[in-house]
Amino acid sequence: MRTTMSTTMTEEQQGIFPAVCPLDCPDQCGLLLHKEDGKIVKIEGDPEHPVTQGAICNKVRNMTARIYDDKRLQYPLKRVGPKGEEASFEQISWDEALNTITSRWKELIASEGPESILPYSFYGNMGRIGTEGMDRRFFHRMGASRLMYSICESAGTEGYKYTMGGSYGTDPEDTVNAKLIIMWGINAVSTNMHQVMLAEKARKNGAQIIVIDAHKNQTGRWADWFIPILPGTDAALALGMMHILFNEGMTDEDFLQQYTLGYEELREHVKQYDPASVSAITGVPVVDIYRLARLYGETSPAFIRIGNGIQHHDNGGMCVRTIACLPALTGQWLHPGGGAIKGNGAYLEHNLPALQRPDLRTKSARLINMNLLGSALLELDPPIHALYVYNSNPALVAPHANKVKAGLVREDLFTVVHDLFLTETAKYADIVLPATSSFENTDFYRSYWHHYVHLQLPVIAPYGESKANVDVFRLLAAKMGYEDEALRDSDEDMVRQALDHPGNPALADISYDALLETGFMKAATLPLFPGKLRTPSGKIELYSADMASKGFPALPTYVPLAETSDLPFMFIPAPNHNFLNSTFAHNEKHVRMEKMPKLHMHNNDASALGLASGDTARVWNERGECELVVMAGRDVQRGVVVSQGLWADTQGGKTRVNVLTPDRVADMGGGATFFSGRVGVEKLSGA
Ligand SMILES: Nc1nc2c(c(=O)[nH]1)N[C@H]1C(S)=C(S)[C@@H](COP(=O)(O)OP(=O)(O)OC[C@H]3O[C@@H](n4cnc5c(=O)[nH]c(N)nc54)[C@H](O)[C@@H]3O)O[C@H]1N2
Ligand SMILES: Nc1nc2c(c(=O)[nH]1)N[C@H]1C(S)=C(S)[C@@H](COP(=O)(O)OP(=O)(O)OC[C@H]3O[C@@H](n4cnc5c(=O)[nH]c(N)nc54)[C@H](O)[C@@H]3O)O[C@H]1N2
Ligand code: SF4
Ligand SMILES: [Mo]
Repeated sequence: MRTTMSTTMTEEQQGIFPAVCPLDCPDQCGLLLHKEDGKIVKIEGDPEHPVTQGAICNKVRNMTARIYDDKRLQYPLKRVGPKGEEASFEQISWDEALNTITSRWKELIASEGPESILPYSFYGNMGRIGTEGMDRRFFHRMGASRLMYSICESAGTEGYKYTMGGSYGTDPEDTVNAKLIIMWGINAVSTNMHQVMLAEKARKNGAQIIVIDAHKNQTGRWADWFIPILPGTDAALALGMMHILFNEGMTDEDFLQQYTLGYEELREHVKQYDPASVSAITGVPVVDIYRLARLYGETSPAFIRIGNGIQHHDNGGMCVRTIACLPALTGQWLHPGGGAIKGNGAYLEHNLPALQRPDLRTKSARLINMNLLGSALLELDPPIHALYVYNSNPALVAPHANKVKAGLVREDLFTVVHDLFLTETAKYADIVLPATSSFENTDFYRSYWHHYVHLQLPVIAPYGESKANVDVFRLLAAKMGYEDEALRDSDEDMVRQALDHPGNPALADISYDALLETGFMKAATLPLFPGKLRTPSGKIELYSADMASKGFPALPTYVPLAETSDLPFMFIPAPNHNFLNSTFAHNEKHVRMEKMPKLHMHNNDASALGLASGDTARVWNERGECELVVMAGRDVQRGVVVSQGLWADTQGGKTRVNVLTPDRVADMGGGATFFSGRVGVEKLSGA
């Protein structure tokens, strides 16, 4: 029997307890944790969750293997010996760890100033008080350098915002009504499985599913129609569709007139994107461009799921900005289930200032783009002298990994890593702190895809001596002598403060107390149309004066990728099915489920290099080299190679793909350009 949530769940030795998946995945599933003898023995989906409906992915079904992994950290550690792969560590007490950290920080603040300290974090656990609560308060109070959180979706989010005013899209629950679904640059079977389940329902009611991707992976294979496209050219395809929609009278003129700005300018502008020119850019045949545009123009509701794949490119922001214009042309926003989702985070926006307390910062500080961590550690002046990493594993996930490594290995850099495992980054730390898992913490969660807010209360006791992020920052604050009330707030206080947000009426009914009753709640649905968007004009901005003022073309435009190398292959190192970024890369069970790091390439490219499936290839460029097992076939076009997963160096091999990725920043949001790099490939050894 499922038990309702309570603050005493940790004391119960058995039962079935409600929970939420903490991982950085749009689905944010409701979970049920089965407990026996005080331990979680089974994780399953919560059938009562309206969106995720009891289905969860295999990686989280197997999450107990991670929570109780022998390698999980239990005690604070200090490094003895060199930084890096050869490092060894000794157990120390929390008191010694905290004293070492704070005495070093106090010295640095006195001699170099607080900006010499850099916090580095991301969303290894999506709980908001742990990722953007007490930590932010603490580093604001300290006056530390600020981190730009740009590694994931920032280019696309900024691009989408120019068109739509913020991360507002279709309610995914409505997408069962769609008659045409376009998965655009998203490997949804792996990365958004419940959007796939909803699309399956729509398909039973006659919907057609199109996937546009540079790689025919399992999502492409599931499609009714897979459209392969050359990487970085999607904006041109969208503009070619607009060209045909205007030319063939398939636009919704009433919608354009009432709800958009600049449609006459756009009509003129897209004349240059004729199907023949677009075909030459994208590699999509002219007949397919016509077929796609006509299907889109004739079908309602038509829904586009805009993935993160297209925005991890030099031109990613503009690409998303452009695709986001499509639904307006045929008025899809008025048809339930039509429209688009890039992200839906804005509907659930909580009270950021109340949670993060930027007012605790008394002096402004430099902002450091997390995609440039290597440069920040090696080149900034005045230098960074201390790094505090939590909720992230930059040695594996950040671009240009060899540069990051050169920064991390600096003898004069004082590094602290707080994590559940001795990650690649932790091996460079002076002090390593053990972190609790989300099921040991109190926090609230809000999806960036569906419209639900969840509360998590601790279900199991902390593992060993591990501590939650929030607790560590409270302790650090006390040792630093920071006496502010805000640095002593309880978990519950912080959840309450964050959810009390008069600025977002959609959260009006959602509070800590209400969530305690129900576990999860849907934000109120406030229709976008009719209404006023948060763009400068209040309308969908097909023409954006704001963009023009920032030096971008005001109208959606195809901007080719930067020409930075003449190596023969575009390299797309995407996520895999059984890891979540680098999470699970340290857990044997998940590594076994994923088997090995592969390199997908076209048959003809492989044979020209004397490579066959199963051979090991050396993949290289000016930044580094990697060894991957070749999978030759027809899943990618010639001139493109694709790998999946952020592997640690498995089986002693060189399998960290980020040694190859560029640390150029995208056109918008300081975004990452993981997929815009080029590589050479050569045979290393036979199968
Ligand atoms: N199983 C699993 N799920 C995850 C994650 C994970 O690591 N594993 N990570 C989570 C996170 S943090 C995120 S941000 C999301 C990311 O998940 P998605 O939004 O699916 O984005 P990616 O997987 O990065 O890329 C999606 C697809 O874009 C394709 N692609 C690359 N370049 C281009 C291009 O120029 N044009 C087109 N049309 N396609 C292109 C790739 O081949 C890939 O299939 O997934 C989340 N969910
Ligand atoms: N080549 C390539 N690189 C990529 C991507 C790609 O597609 N290709 N995707 C990029 C994207 S979209 C993203 S979002 C980033 C993700 O980058 P990260 O957010 O760094 O993702 P994870 O690898 O999941 O790392 C999270 C770390 O947080 C730890 N952790 C989990 N819970 C807690 C906690 O409660 N407290 C503390 N202190 N630690 C915790 C985990 O153990 C793990 O080591 O990677 C990026 N890197
Ligand atoms: S990783 Fe995604 S699909 Fe898997 S359980 Fe978590 S939220 Fe659900
Ligand atoms: Mo991400």
